[in-house]
Amino acid sequence: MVSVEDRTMCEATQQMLTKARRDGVKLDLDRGYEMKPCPIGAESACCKHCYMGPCRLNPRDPYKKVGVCGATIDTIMARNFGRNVAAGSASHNDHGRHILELFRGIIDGKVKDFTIEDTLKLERVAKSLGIDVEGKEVLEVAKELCDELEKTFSNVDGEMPFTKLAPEATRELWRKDGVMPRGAMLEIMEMMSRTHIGCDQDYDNLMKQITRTALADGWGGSMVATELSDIMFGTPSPTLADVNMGVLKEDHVNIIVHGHEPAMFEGMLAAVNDSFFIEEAKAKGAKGINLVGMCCSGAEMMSRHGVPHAGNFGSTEAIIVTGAVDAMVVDIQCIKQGLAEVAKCYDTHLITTNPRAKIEGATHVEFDEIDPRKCTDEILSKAIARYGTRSMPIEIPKKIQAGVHGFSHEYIEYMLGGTFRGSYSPLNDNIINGRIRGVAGVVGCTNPKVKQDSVHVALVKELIRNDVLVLQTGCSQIALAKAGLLVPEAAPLAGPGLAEVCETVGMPPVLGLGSCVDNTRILIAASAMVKAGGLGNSIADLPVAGCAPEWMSEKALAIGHYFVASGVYTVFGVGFPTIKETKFHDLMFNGLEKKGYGKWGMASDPIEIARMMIAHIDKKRKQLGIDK
Ligand code: WCC
Ligand code: FE2
Repeated sequence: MVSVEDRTMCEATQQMLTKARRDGVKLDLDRGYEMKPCPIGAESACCKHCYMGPCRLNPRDPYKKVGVCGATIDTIMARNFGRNVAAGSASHNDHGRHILELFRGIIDGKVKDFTIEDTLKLERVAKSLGIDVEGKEVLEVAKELCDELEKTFSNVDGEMPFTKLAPEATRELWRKDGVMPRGAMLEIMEMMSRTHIGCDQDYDNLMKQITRTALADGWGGSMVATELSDIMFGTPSPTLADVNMGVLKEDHVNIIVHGHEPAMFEGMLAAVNDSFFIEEAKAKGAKGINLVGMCCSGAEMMSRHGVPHAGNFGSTEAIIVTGAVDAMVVDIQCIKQGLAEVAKCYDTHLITTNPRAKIEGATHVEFDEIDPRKCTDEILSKAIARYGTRSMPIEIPKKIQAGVHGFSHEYIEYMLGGTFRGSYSPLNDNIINGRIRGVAGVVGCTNPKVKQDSVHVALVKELIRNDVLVLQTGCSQIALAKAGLLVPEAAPLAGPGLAEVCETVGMPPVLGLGSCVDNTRILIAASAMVKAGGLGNSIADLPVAGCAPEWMSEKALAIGHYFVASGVYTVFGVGFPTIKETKFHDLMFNGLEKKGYGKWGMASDPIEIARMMIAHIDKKRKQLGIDK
């Protein structure tokens, strides 16, 4: 059997994988190693959009054959990719729309347990969309903003509201090419209909709808989720938080919340301090109740409130092996069905809370924003009862790492520009004078096809060593937090220029921005860099690059493509669902850049990825006339 050290570089996860094997419990990390993926599907050379097939083409000789309907390899790959992007964009838009509904519930007075926390941000966002806020009450502004943002989902023509925030040259390109997103529901519907058998069979034309569907994610549902979550729950600013499995406490009732929508987690945070439950827990012999996060809602709670974070996607099954998890509470997205089996083996409550995501074998306790305590109280009772009857031996890895999280785009502006001249100009100045070579977004999942966290960590280290400032979100941010890079003390690992900036400002060389929907903070930061001047007219002019080195989800493909469509060179690791020697691949990896967009890149070795990103940053510096 392959060694645990080859499966993950996270020592806590290694320890739990070893224990799981000893206990005879199979985890995703081993299932992933044993799975032999279909080589035809891996390169997107099969089509199952109708029942004349499924048709399988030969990835080694892609133009030799066509599907029964005559579909070429380019049509097949474009349709497959389009449906991936539609699913990813749908996930984020569904999330964003539910956040909008919660916001409307607060405005209407139906939701009483949540509030508008950041009224300054409410005003700022409303103004950025052209809403006149002068002399208006908070609720009035909120109502107008809510109505405006509803268009993100329901528009059937015009331009999606948040696209206003993009640089004018970038928006002009979208208009000229006919890819400006209208409403997310329309774009996703059109993507699905155009990929039906016998509809759009021109890969270049399909690419336009793919681009529009992806833009409807980044400048649509994801951005609505980020901005409204900040308005309702508070805009993050740097917060010290502990990360890794050592945040579990043997003598406490441990509850993990793992998922994506922050509302339920916020509800849990409010309920967990109720003295009634604390006394209940004590009556069962516990010292207290320990609430921690995982995955993206965990990243949001860590950024906003300093709630400890127990690990990323690759560790969600492994942590149950500790035996110390009294309840794992989940909502939507990236929740492995395998959790149910592992939870059963370790007598942990796996509790689903969202009507859109139930799991066979899990207990369903539905969360309702109008009456959050009904759900949270039941979860607390279940977890406390389980603590009282713990029978398993407990083994908690003693791994814990403090880091600074919560760098919202607003805070980056304030941190670099100071209170009075808050702007991105100082960042641009440091890029122009060469102290900072460029900016990279390193984001995305972990994937059991590769050693968990290893590509993230090696890539980020290489980037900062070369004076590239790294912005992070999602599971990647947690990987680097565990590796100890999200602290100002990591500055010496950076090249001399970046280290100097970090030491002057007192910031880490790696900035954690939050969850996957918070990738939109990177879009807004990039737009602000363009507007601050000196680095060109569009996002495509900036010396920036992005990467998801261990990606696995369709959401990652949607995110990758909205970055490409916004002008960013985006490199994916692990593999990519296209065949190299095809026209569609060439369009994605070369052609889009020639049209003024960013482009895709692919490599699996972290040093190679860093080299590609840095070469692109240097190319952009040269075009801007700021190379040394
Ligand atoms: Ni976003 Fe990837 Fe994590 Fe899920 S939470 S695993 S999509 S990076
Ligand atoms: Fe996520």
